[in-house]
Amino acid sequence: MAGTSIILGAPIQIGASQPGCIMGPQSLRTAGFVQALTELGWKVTDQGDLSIPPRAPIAHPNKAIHDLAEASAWVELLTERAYAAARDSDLPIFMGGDHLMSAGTIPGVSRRAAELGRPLFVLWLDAHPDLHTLDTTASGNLHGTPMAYACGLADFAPYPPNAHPIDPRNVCMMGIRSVDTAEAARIKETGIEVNDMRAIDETGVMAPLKAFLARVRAAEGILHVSFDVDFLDPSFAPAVGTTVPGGATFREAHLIMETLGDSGLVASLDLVELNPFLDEKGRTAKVLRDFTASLFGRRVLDRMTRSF
Ligand code: HAR
Ligand code: MN
Ligand code: MN
Ligand code: MN
Repeated sequence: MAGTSIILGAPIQIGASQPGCIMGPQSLRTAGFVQALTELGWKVTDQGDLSIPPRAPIAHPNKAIHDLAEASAWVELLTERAYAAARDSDLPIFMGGDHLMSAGTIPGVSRRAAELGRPLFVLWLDAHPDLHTLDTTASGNLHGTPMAYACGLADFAPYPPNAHPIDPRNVCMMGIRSVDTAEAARIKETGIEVNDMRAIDETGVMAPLKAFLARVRAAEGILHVSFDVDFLDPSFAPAVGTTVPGGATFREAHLIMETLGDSGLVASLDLVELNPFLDEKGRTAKVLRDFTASLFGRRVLDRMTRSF
């Protein structure tokens, strides 16, 4: 399955409540991220880390919001660069940085999907749905908003208008276990498929995953995977500022990543919310490296590839 992959670092931490995610891309590189994929036969081009120039502050009626001008600049830059990375490689990886990053990467890859005349699907692996708008976020932490922007659910000015909003019916969320009231209402309105941890406890990860991949395949869709570290149980992935107990186990996440790799449907990947300041001897960075390698084809044993 090997092909080409552009790696783009987005050291964003202004969307989160505490600093540290700025070191995310460097921690992944230190863990041997590029080598792990190269060993699998992939041609990897690490384009390094993006940066934005300093900006004058922008005020918003919601006084809780902070760093809005920087957030807007990141969204604009990432939309363009994610589009180009999807155009120029088979499976680009966007290394965060907090989850605000996806407010740029999803519209960027969505633009590429539109160019190819194919629908974009998003698998969202996260403890949180990140469905706040600028008006409903109580924390003011903009990493809680990217999915609402990606789906075009509200006016996000001063962000650039989202020219390629995704259809919420093409989103599948897994691992959800922390939902605010406004987000719950939005899940109801939009019909976004949410597999919370209770659903996963009841059915396992394979039933909803297989059903979703079958839908992507039937629609000849392009699949983007957005992987938030807090999807995982904090017992083995502690390096995240918003730990929520009761997350995906190592085995559940590993099975998801191998199945995604077998499917051949994934066209882009976000790795977000890694906060190396909170890590234990690089443990979480190594977990992300290995899960990514599983998605990129690393297998314990050769076996017949199954298509889902
Ligand atoms: N919903 C909460 C808020 O808006 C927590 C959001 C936390 N988001 C992330 N990414 N860590 O999923 O403040
Ligand atoms: Mn592509
Ligand atoms: Mn998130
Ligand atoms: Mn989260």
